[in-house]
Amino acid sequence: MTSPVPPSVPPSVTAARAVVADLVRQGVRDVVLAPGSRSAPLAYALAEAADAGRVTLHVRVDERTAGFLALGLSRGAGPDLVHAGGEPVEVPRPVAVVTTSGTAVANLHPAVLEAHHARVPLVVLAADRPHELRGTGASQTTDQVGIFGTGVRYAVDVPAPDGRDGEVRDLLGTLGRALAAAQGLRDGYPGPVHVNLGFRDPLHPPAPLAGLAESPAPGEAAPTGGPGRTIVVPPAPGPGSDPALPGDPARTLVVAGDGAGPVARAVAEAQGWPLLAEPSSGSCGGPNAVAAYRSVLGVDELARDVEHVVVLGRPTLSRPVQRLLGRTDVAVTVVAPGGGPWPDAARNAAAVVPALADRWSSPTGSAGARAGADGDFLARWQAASRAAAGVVAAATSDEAVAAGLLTAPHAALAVARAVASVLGPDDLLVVGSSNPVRDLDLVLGLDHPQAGDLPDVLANRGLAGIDGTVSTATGAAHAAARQGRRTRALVGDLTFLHDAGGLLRGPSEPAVDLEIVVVNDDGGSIFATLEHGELAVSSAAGAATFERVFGTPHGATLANLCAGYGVDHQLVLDVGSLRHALRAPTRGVQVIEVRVPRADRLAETRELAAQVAAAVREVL
Ligand SMILES: Cc1ncc(C[n+]2csc(CCOP(=O)(O)OP(=O)(O)O)c2C)c(N)n1
Ligand SMILES: [Mg+2]
Repeated sequence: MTSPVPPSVPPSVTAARAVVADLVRQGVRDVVLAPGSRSAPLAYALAEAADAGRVTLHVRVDERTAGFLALGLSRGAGPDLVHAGGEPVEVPRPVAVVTTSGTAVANLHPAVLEAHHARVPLVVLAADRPHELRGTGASQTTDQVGIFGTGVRYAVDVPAPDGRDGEVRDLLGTLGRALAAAQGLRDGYPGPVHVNLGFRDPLHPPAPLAGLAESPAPGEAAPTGGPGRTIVVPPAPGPGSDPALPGDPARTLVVAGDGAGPVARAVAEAQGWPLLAEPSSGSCGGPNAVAAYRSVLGVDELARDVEHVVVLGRPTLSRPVQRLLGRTDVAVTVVAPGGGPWPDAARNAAAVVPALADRWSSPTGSAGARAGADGDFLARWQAASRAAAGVVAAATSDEAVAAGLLTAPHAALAVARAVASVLGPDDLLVVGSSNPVRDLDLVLGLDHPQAGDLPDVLANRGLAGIDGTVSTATGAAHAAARQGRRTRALVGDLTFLHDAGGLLRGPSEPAVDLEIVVVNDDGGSIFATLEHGELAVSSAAGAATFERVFGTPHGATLANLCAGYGVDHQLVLDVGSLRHALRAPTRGVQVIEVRVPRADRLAETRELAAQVAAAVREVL
């Protein structure tokens, strides 16, 4: 018997460790980190360095705050003495700030501009997706290269490390130039620098996470064979194009991502195709909608029959959907109206079409006639959906959470369900990124037998930031109120705190009615459900690291915070009270805080997924 090969350290982790060690070597004493997933390699490396006393780490949830904290640390530190051969020279001490990708980076801009004009050496280390995922519609991915414009002394985009010989040396060479520029070593003109660091999965050290089955991050299911070149169909000159869809139309799924619109459901129903619809797709519900589809997709006996997927809108919520879209035995048709890049994070699209002709959403059209060919396919998915809905409904029923939200398993899901259940078709629900939108994805529709009864759901899925959500909801509430519609928001605690400033309204400013349900689990629960969650349950030390750089508990008293802004606050402890509060009329901005546990999120998520899969297998 051969002994098992020890898991190797991923290139992302090796590179991040080298970066942190080099920062320390070059005199950086303080690093400010804002939590995120793409920046995980740097978070792990910083936690290691901080534990060893090599650097002082400051974790802040809000990147705008993190940027200014770094600026202040640099200004307050006074100069460093550099021995450059002869007399020691005084140079300003650089401080680094680390963020994840997307709007997180843009939140640093005010501090970068201040540092630019005040000549403060600020080293921005911004994590980014690897090049192959940029411009593909992958979640939290924008053009970060050059984002700070002329506000930085030096900007560099470092490709994701892949283990090439010499890449760490090259990376440190680049970092050395960045630090020299930040400190103004060559030109006496210190200031901010931007080192953009691509990171490719895996993003965590192998131990103690070695036991975890590797699952690709969204959009990173690498196709092995692939469909060859994607066929991009230009819009037809006349009204409505009518592309022939590849794949077997009978074994087609419709994936409706953010902004897909009602056409996705219309096509699915007209063609007899199962529908996997994200909450903000505008096409949720109906007889073909598959409940808890992200767990249902894990049932191989069902998923393997799929030969064709039609994608409308931009799907970003779940890995199982991205894996489906990356399958080389599945033909993917992306329907992408208008200009701009089409979504294909899995780089597997067979065809990109500007629109589907009307006949695809009309049951009487010729395409419709073909559709019923494999009614068995749809029936299997519908049976699976009923089984899945039964499991999720039971797990989040009033009986299951009778003991109160603070203690119940699946408490956050029960909250999302309670919120969804009281809303009708004239209501608007603004939902925050992270778990609230994913929880809603599992429960939306459970208590609405008719698709037409569902509320409108709005989410900032363009870059899936946790920033600005209170303000987005406030703006949406103003606009919806003009149409006589009522608005509620469902957000996580970190999302709420990130934009607490959005609660501020001067006395002469237009008022609005808005109810904000804050699911307060004292931190970011989503990270527990990603690979990093393994760390939390691996050992006491692992749990401490997880809490510090991913979980980020804050202990903030939301009641006092709301009181400070003159905003109504109510703490509810059970689902009945939550429903009651939601049904009462809203006056001004009102916060309903629901406290839920975070510790068991990984186990609960896995268990529910396993229960759904088991129930689905039983009915196949
Ligand atoms: C501006 C911004 N910064 C960082 C992130 C990375 N991020 C994604 S989810 C998350 C935690 C959110 O926590 P919370 O709002 O409490 O929701 P929970 O995960 O607990 O459901 C963070 C920090 C992001 N998406 N956007
Ligand atoms: Mg939270």
